[in-house]
Amino acid sequence: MKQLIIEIANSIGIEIIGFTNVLDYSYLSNILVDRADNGYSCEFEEQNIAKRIDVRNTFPGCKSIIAIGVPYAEGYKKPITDDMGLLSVVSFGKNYHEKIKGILKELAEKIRKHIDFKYKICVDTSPLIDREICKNAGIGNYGKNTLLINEKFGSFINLGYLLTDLDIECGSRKNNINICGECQICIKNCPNNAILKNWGISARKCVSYLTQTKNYIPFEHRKSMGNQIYGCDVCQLVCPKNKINSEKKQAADYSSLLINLKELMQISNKEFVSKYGRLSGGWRGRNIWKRNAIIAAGNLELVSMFEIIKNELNNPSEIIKTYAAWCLTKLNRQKAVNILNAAMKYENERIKKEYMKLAEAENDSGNV
Ligand code: B12
Repeated sequence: MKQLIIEIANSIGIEIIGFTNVLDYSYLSNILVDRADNGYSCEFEEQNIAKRIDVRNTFPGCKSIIAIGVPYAEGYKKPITDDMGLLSVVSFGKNYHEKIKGILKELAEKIRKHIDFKYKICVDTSPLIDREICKNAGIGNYGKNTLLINEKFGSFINLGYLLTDLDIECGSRKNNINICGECQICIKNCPNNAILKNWGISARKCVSYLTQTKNYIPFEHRKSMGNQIYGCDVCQLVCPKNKINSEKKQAADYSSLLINLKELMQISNKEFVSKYGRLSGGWRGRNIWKRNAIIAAGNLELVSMFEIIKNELNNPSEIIKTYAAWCLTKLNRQKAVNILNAAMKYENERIKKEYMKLAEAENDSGNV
């Protein structure tokens, strides 16, 4: 049966496929509990650990899992810019969730022509631990940046799988192997020192997280976000295991990943949805992109955006308002402090406190 499934998969262009019968992931309980206790987890992962550690909580009749990896970012090199925002390459083109779900559905329906079976499609948003399932299926091994790395394609692969009730004999759990050796390039290059020395990540320090969260971003993390509007690619771009990918001929024109910051600041909700809503990074919505654009303008020191950002002090959103205030202090500190001092008397206590913190900051990085 495995051979038949592999042949069907290859016939529809799936290059990375594997199988696993490992349904019980309770062996990860300690890692998940420690991660939460140490403050390394984040709101984008299922908080109920019981739901994460048994595949049958998601699909009760599950007997086997068919996992795939779908390569992206072929030949991609980070564009150099000093006045544009940047989306992570995972957000290039069609939303990868939709793309991979489509591929898995096609695969399942083609298998069904030969064997009747039940299945559930999972891509990213299930409570399950995608990388561990895919590791057990033989798709790849963990790198120190925590990404799953395929031997032939590297880590620029998105993961998805079918939970099925098929009786496929697939072999047992795969142990972790250190494929990185002594290499620490990702750890050293991570813009916000989010990668831990002992296999893991402090998720709420990761720039990808910072660009997505609705939580308050402390001053000291803002600089590391550079000009990122959604996601971050640094730990993958510097990884020697991705050399295979970067040496490939560039498969596409990636210029749509560059974002005009002035335009983003003025975009309406409707325009945002029609222009960016279908990208995988679009799910966070206009306000969070706008907040990131304000941080980017501050980090790039785009003095020409001072007036546009200043207008945002009148934005009804507290989030936008307070980041705009921070940005102004980066663009012209003295002018900004005068404006904030004058604006303070019209604001509520929370915002007033934030403005005062900025006005009193001792140095340009906003540290009090
Ligand atoms: C929450 C989440 C995030 C969080 C936290 C990331 C993280 N590393 O955990 C944030 C927002 C930061 C994030 C960022 C990104 N994410 Co994300 N994310 C997830 C999500 C929803 C859950 C991840 C999770 O459960 N982590 C918690 C634990 C289990 O992971 P862990 O602490 O690293 O522990 C493991 C390893 O450290 C390892 N380990 C432990 N000890 C040891 C010892 C040795 C010797 C070894 C080798 C390994 C090892 O085993 C542990 C258990 O699995 C998954 C989808 C899903 N449902 O699984 C996608 C997922 C992991 N993300 C993905 C992607 C693409 C990204 C980004 C690249 C997006 C971007 N361009 O910005 C970045 C990459 C940042 C990074 N370096 O991780 C892909 C990864 C694909 C791949 N090839 O690995 C996934 C699988 C989504 C998908 N289906 O494609 N993400």
